[in-house]
Amino acid sequence: MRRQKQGTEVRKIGLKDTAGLTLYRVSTAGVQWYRDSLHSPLPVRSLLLLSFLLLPVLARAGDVKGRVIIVGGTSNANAVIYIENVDSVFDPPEKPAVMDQNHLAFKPEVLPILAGTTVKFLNSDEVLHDVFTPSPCAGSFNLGSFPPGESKTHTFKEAGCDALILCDIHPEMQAWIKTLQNPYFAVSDKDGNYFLKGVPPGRYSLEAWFGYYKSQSVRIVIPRTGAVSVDFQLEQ
Ligand SMILES: [Cu+2]
Repeated sequence: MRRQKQGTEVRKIGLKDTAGLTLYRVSTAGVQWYRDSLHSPLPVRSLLLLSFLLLPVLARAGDVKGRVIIVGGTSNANAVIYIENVDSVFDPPEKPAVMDQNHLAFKPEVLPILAGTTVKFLNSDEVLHDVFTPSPCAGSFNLGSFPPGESKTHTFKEAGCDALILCDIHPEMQAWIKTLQNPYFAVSDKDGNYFLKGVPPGRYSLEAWFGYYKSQSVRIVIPRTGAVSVDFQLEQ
């Protein structure tokens, strides 16, 4: 028995843990725990070993990729592809998402966000802009007009909301903010390509959405590794 604090009992219990190290029982003031030596607490070593063994299993996730064709569209950009529901709770990011107003247009035109995310609306033009939505699921807010260089924010609390974003001053300006239950979403590029990275293994509904077009839904199984490929053709 080496250095011991007063009131501490150390007893070799003759067992060996998975690393082949001899276990000791240490009790102090009624609290008991085990050590594999008198220097390294067993829980720490064993948890490290367990984490190391489980890491390849826990870290596994699959990707989803594919292409979206927007029938009759000028490009295949701005479709949102997302997992409808993942059985978990996701905290929104602390950093706000950004929607700019530049050259009399909202940028991006389509912004998917995790529900609870705050969006910062910028004005990078030389004129006044206003931001409002008639969508009740987003609170039908109107942030009022604001001059170049200023910004306003709004937090989108409810999931499953397709908020149409408009400017009261420029009727031609239009964008969408789509609130989602989980962070597994992507926006298609101009060629229609999309990529969802690191989705937990499981069975899900994969949705494809583009504004007023008819949405599509397919059932998918995400494997522990590798990618699932799904293409969509969206029509009005
Ligand atoms: Cu405007």
